[in-house]
Amino acid sequence: MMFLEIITIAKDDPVAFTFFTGYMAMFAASVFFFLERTRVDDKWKLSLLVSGLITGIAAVHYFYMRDYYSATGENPTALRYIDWTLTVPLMCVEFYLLLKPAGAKISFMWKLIVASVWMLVCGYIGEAFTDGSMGHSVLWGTLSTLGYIYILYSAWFGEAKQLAEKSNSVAVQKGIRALAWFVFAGWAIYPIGYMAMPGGWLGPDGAALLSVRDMDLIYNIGDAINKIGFGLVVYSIAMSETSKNKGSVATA
Ligand SMILES: *C/C=C(C)/C=C/C=C(C)/C=C/C1=C(C)CCCC1(C)C
Repeated sequence: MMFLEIITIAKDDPVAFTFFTGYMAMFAASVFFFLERTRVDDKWKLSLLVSGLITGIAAVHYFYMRDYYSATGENPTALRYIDWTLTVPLMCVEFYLLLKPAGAKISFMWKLIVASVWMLVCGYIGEAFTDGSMGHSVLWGTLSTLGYIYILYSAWFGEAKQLAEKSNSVAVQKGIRALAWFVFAGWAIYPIGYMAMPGGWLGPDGAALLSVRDMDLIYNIGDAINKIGFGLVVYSIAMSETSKNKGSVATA
């Protein structure tokens, strides 16, 4: 027992399954993004590196989270938020890298990063320091949502959207639109999970609507969609722009 503790997955525990599958999927996605980097034009290489870093950072955290969950059956809140505080700002960097050719300034990137860190720090306080009361959960959830709304607004109507309109690349325009959908529909999974927690808004009289296990299931599925999917959008923009340029060289 001292040295070799075998991690077991109960056959009726889908959460444990998704922790393991999530780990492997994130890991495989990183290998894919890193290797595919060599096939895109130079100006896209940094974007693909960042995609690989996002899934790579997540893979390491899933490695620890699945053990934590297997050993305790509890929600790995701290690990989850450390992961997000690294990966969500990197997603903001992706927006910046894609929109840089259209004139995005470094301040654009920092505003998104600050909003994302605000969102996550408030969310962490709301989740980790819960006293089970609805007041605490709703207060910090609302503060967190301000950061979320800032990013959402930027992607759909604000700076990101306006920069995308200035871009002369159809692939970038479509890509930003796809990423905006991720921020809207994909990221919304998380506040819904948050509101279903003990003390959350959706619970009857502050009781939990969902168990910790269900919540982790929701977060795990959300992460796979958002991190791998987001990276694949960036990848497809880079690939279509690369082949377009190759085409124009060939016909020139
Ligand atoms: C890869 C991880 C991602 C994309 C995580 C995104 C997380 C959020 C969009 C979390 C948002 C939250 C709110 C908007 C309010 C309640 C607290 C949070 C942190 C769950």
